[in-house]
Amino acid sequence: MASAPTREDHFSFGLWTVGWQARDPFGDPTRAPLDPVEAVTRLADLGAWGVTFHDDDLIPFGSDESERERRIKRFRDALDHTGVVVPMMTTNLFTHPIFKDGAFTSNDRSVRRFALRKVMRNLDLAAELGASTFVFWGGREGAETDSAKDVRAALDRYREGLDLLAQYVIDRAYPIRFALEPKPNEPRGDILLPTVGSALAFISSLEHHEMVGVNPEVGHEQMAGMNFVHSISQALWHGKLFHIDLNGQHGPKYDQDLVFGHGDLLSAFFLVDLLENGGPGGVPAYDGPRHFDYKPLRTEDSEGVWVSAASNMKTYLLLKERAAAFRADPEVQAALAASRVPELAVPTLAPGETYTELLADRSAFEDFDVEAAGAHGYGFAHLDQLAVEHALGAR
Ligand code: GLT
Ligand code: MN
Ligand code: MN
Repeated sequence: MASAPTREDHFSFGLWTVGWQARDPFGDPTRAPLDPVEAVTRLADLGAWGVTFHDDDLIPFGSDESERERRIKRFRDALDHTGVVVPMMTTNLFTHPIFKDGAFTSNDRSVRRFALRKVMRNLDLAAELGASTFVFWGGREGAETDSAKDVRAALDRYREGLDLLAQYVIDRAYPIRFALEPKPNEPRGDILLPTVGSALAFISSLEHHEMVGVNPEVGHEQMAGMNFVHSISQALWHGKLFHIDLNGQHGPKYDQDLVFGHGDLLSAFFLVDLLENGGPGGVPAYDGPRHFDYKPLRTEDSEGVWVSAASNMKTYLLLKERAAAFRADPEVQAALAASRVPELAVPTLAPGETYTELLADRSAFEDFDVEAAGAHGYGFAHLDQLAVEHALGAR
């Protein structure tokens, strides 16, 4: 049985997650609004370490300056009182009708200018609250029709916006990095930067690319049919995993935002194994927040919200325990060796060897026993069964 979550686990939640009133395209809210102060208090009681939010989660769009200050102060008091931190902040650039054709990439230039101002104001607040990551989820940056959006011009404007905001952070000396969150569709028919791979390619074109990484979400990548463990591995490989949104999803359909592990459980097991044991020598491969971006089911009442919040952390810790047992099992280690998993870390050429020596090596080609190499099995089925048995707690 996994232990209860503590602050050292670095679990964080968005205010919009536990605070979701369960309004969907077909139905009215099923829950009352949640006071951000109560959210902070309840999350702290459950063992969470951090809370994240969009400007509009805390300060309703259009609030005047004094109302804004009042709400920030109440929130700060709750943080001080509980010790909960704000590791990440973001901007709502998708709810208000002005963003219906996007924010940084709206065809309407005045909307783009407004969006940049909205973010700059939030960057000041993020710095004030000590947030070190600023997320950009471009849910409205996209289109439904190919005639209405010049995608290359939209990418120019996306880059222009992020370059400007990065410059702002640098000039103000804020210790903040940006994390772009990919999603293939919903709410737009097609969203720009639909997958981790597209976001990574785009980031390399930015002026201050070194301060921009990704915030991949389990469900978003799986909506696009991608293998989340592969996407995270590649983000890590590029040194770009700045933040992560953990949740659950059952394959390519609408964005389910289920509790972590309540979708593809085996993928969740391998994800936790990668994050916790995937570094050199088995140390964690990622040291950032374990951030849950889920929606409590619409069927749940307010108490059910807290049950589901706790479930995210409990499932993560159980999988962490199971992954540790998997790594420690001598049978697993033998199976990994039999499957030649460690051999992939050995460079294909020997130290100092070039293609000249490779060409001269008859054992590599002319005398190579292709029949034998094609005939031997890799034992992957046995290895994977061991993983399944560990995930199930059967070992
Ligand atoms: C929105 C979206 C999430 C993003 C949030 C950050 S907002 O709820 O569905 O995936 O992470 O803007
Ligand atoms: Mn998300
Ligand atoms: Mn989602």
